[in-house]
Amino acid sequence: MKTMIYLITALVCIIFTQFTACFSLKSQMFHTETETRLVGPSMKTIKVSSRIECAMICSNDNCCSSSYDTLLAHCSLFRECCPSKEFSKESQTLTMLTEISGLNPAPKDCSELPAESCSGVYVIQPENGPSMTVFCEMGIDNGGWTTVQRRYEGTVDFYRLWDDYKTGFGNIAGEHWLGNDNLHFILRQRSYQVRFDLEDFAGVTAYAVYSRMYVGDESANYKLNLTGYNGTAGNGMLNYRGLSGMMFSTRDRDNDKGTKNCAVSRKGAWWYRACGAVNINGVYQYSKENSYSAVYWKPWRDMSGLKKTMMMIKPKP
Ligand SMILES: [Ca+2]
Repeated sequence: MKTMIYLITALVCIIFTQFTACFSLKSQMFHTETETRLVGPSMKTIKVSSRIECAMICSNDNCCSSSYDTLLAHCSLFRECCPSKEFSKESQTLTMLTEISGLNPAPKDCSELPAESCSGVYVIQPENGPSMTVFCEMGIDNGGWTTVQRRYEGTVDFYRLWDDYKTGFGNIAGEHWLGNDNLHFILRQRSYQVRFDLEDFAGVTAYAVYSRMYVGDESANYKLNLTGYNGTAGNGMLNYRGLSGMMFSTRDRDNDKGTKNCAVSRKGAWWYRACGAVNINGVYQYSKENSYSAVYWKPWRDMSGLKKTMMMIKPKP
């Protein structure tokens, strides 16, 4: 994708024979995100005909990121390299990625990115594992977090089969599940902590960190090992008898301790026991009504639907 943008950009340069623009673009890589808009104070907003043109102007100006509104043909230029983003159907953002283009070998997880990197999509390659595209969260809790799960708008269906959870699904730049195989490949490298970030429909946030998390491979049904709670959301994963030691279950693979399949009754997929206090892969609902199949974290907001959830991992300090 990045190569594509570079080629298109180069082509645009040749057509317009803007040597200075081409010259500075040669060393530039851009990260593109569709359906997002940058928020905050922009340096200026001008009318241009494409996001590429918008990025070209950005690379010539004292600018680090740009956002293009396809409906209004507005190009907004930002001095900030990591401005805040929000969902917007008509907008696309292009962020300069000069700092990661030279990373070789690829980072083993997001904690190996340079500290000044922005949150976004990166390619990592765990030791003895395949390379994979992940979302790196660089703004929360000192950054360096590799995202396992992210939900915030309900556009991606999470009531899926074993193979979907095995390989991962959704849009890495948006709502997604990283994939249980990928999760295992990352976690087996060293000792990891896991962090859950939650937000309710009133915009209130809470978090839970577990100091150690491990997930086995597929032959172990991705069995979970978890210890060491700290946070504000309550110990949802280890309350009561807890979910440590549980295997992963999906609606077509019942590995839980209940007589029925929790993945079916909770309409999700998780390390269910019978069934447990956490269901962040449940059905996204646009209200905070209580429901057995809602996206919930019981000790914090009972079984009422949450607006945003995020699950991410980082090596232990
Ligand atoms: Ca069962």
